[in-house]
Amino acid sequence: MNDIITTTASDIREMRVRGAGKIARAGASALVSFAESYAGSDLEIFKSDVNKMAEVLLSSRPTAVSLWNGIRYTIKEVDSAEAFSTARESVILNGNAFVKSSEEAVQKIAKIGAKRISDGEILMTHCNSSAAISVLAEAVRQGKDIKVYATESRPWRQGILTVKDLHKAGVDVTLIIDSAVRSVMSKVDRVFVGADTITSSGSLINKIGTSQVAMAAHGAGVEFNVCSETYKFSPKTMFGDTVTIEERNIDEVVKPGEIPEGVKVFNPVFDSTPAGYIDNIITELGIMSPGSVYGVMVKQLGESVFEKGI
Ligand code: RI2
Repeated sequence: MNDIITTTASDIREMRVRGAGKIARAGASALVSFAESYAGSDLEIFKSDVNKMAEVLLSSRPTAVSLWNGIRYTIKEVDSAEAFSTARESVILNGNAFVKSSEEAVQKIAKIGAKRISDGEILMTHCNSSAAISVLAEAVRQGKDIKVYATESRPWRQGILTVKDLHKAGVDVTLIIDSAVRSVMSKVDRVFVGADTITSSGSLINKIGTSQVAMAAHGAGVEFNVCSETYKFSPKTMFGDTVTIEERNIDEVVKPGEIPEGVKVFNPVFDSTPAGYIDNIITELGIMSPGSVYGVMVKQLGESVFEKGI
């Protein structure tokens, strides 16, 4: 097994590399390194090896479709290649192109999303999304005076990363525990969260607790914005696939011996927010409603997807 691939898969599985965008870029970059350092020259063996490496990377975390889309984009020309050099070159070119366009997408989302924010507004974010943080940081960069409430996001406490990121960007940020969301929502003007996956019907799969934040926002009449690159749209959901919600080890929630033996712990990592709770999806292509997601997917995939499938 290849070292770069196994190390990347383990980094993603153990959350040393995390965040839907970052894991997609890490997967694509690992395949680029694999192709660059590939010692053989047989086309058929290369095709089989690349597909195996892609499977190893995909098995690392199941929920964020960004990883699947990034890998699929990177290896899209391998199976049809007629020469080894063409196949290898395509992995390097497509993988690097994916990483570049994914980074550019976040910058575009920052510019578009920041326009939604007015001077003096109070905002909320959940977990640690580079796309959502880029929007908040850009608003401050434009000279807007904003305040942000950031949730702790148990059990991994990614909110600690968020408050550090926002503080560094010059944002006036307050950390709150997850159960304070509804109580604080009455002060908030808008919510910005990231995305792990968006389904063809416009539902959002994101960090556990996102749906509670959305319900609290809905109840308080607060705008709920999802910051998502379009490679977080899941084409597989168009054809009936459901999104697997990752469950992680119970020792992320309780210490050994802390609760009586026999008591169960349920530790789902993500939840689903129905489209009806989402006001805007802010993408690199512009702001859209959840109802527009299906059309964007069809446009990006081309009509032939209905004959060939995914
Ligand atoms: P960006 C994270 O998942 C969070 O759910 C976050 O909202 C989402 O990825 C998107 O992050 P995890 O890896 O791509 O912490 O916007 O489980 O950085």
